[in-house]
Order: sequence, then structure tokens, then C-alpha cells
Amino acid sequence: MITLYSEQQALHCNIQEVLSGELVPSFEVAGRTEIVLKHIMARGLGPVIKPDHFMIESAARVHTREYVDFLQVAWQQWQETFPESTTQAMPYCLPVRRFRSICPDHIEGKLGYYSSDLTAAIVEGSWQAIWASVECALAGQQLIQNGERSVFSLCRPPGHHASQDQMGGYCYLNNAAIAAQAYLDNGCQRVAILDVDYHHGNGTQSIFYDRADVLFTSVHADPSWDYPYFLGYSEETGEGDGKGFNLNLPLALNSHWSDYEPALQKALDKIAAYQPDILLISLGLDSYEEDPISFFKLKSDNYTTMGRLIAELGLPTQFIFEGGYAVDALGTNTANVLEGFQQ
Ligand code: SP5
Ligand code: ZN
Repeated sequence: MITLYSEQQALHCNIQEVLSGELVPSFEVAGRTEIVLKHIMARGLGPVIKPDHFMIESAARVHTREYVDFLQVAWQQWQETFPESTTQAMPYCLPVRRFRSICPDHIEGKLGYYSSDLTAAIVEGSWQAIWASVECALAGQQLIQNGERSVFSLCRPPGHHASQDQMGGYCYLNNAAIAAQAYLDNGCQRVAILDVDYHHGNGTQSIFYDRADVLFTSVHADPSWDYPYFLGYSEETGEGDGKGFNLNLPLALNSHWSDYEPALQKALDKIAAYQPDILLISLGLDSYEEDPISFFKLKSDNYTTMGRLIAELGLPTQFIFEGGYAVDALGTNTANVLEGFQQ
């Protein structure tokens, strides 16, 4: 299996996030993808390729153009406004219930307007990394559409919490959604997304919620008890044309593989019935028992089984990297999914 990876993704670094009321170093670090890359090479899973360049327009097919343009200039505007600030650009005030959806002129107002939480800060190298991450997704999409059976887009920063015009949850541009749209724009009729990250893929769901050409399925922690809290409940089944094309399978905190596997199988059955041209996996590994911010109990071996079950669908499959913060085990667990898929 080919892996798409760009070293530019490491330029997004030294980020801090709000955690339990404090600013702490972000769990989403460049070392995550570095260790995954190391394991992929050590296990001889296949070639690692740096993606070609892609145009901004493909991102603006799922995000608003204003949002994408803002991400490119946010750090510069922050520096012009706060020349003393050497750390990071982040909001403190968000547009909430009964307030207006209006984009202010001040950079802190804009950051709030384009954010869903306080965990997606921007530094000098962020845009380069964000775009390189999108390019890993789009290069993978091209390979699949040129006949590869499977690819692994080792994207960072992750994407599934990014909606049409809001960053959050370490995510800026939605790599999986951008790839899904690119498949459709290049001749596919139906794309299925399976999101196995511990957290609900609220951004991806919201992008495709009223559409029948993308099926979104997700197994994740009950949002009543963990991030992203405000989306991801089982009664969310889609709206308008999209009614019936959104499947959320929330699980209680502390769920083990014995709880997880039946939910995963439900998602896989739904996907099989949909008969998609392509399967996209939002591959988060934060369901692991030792993940520092998550509460599922999956073991390293379970990821091999997960890969095998996904492969049983027999679909062209693009894996897109999302979360997973137990860095030491992240390489093993990710490679296990890919190896399980290939067995
Ligand atoms: C892509 C992705 O996985 N994003 C996840 C964002 C989660 N952010 C919220 C983190 C809150 C952690 N709180 C749990 C504390 C456990 N000690
Ligand atoms: Zn996650």
C-alpha cells in the first residue's frame, strides 16, 4: 500500500490547547505522524510518496472560500495586530446561541467566527502544514481513481472536526471531506465514509448532512460524555436528500472491543448496502486503551482485526489519518490496521 506523506506537515508545531481550564502543550504533535511513518517503513508496508501540488479550489468545494482564504492569512494578521505575541493565534470569544453569525473585522473576532472551540490554534507554519495535509489526501484520491486498491494518506493536522467554515479539535481543513468531494467531481456516484476515530467526526457529518452522494458512518464515544458534545448522537440520520445517509453509533466510555466490534459491523453492513464506488476511512487510533485523552479500551491486536473487517467489503479504500495520541503505540496500531487490511 502506498503512503502519502509530506515533511511540511511538521511545520505546524508548538501548539497549546485549552484542557480542563488550562493552556497546555497540545496532544496533537508532529511526532505522531513521524512514528507512524517509521513503523510503516520498518514493516515494509510499501512506498512512501510526497504528494504533488493541488489547487485551493478543491478545498473550496466543501469549505467556504472565505474560510480557506482566512486560514492562509490568519497568522500574518495576528502578528500585525499583536506584534509582541510570539506564541500562537487563537480565539477567546465564539459565536453562540442567539448571537449573530457575522464575521467581524478584528483578527480575534475572525478567529472566533471561524472556530468551534479553543483547541485549534495557528502558528507561523500552520498553513503550510494544513495544505500539505490536504495534498496527502488529494494525492491519495488520485491514486485510487487511477486504479490503486488502497492507499494511506498520512495526514497531519487531522481534519474530521473541521466543518464548512470552522476549525476545532486540532482540525482546520477536512482532508476526508475534500477527498470525498474530489471523487465525486471526478466521476464517482457514491462515496462512503467510515470514521473510526474515538471522537465523532462532527465536521464531516455537517458537511454532508443533507446529501445522498456521501454516506457518513461513525463509531465514537457518546457525545453526551466526551468531545465534541454537540453532535454525534444516534438520532442524527441526515436531512433532506441526505435523510438515511448518516449513521452514528455512539458507545459508552470504557467500551472494549467486544462492544466496539458489533457497532463497527453495523457500520460496515450499512456501507455494503449503499454500494459505494469508494470507501474512505477516517482513521483515528485514539480508541486505544492507553490513549491519554480518550476512554475506549481497544488493544493493539484489535486494530489488525479492524483492518481485516474493513477489507471484507472488497472496496477501493483510502485511509486518511485522524487522531490518536498515545504516541509510543501509534505506529504499531496504525500499521496493524493497514496490515490487517492487506492480509
Ligand atoms: C482529531 C481528534 O482526535 N481531535 C480530538 C480533539 C479532542 N479535544 C478535546 C480533548 C479533551 C480531553 N479531555 C480528557 C482529559 C483526560 N485526562
Ligand atoms: Zn479523535
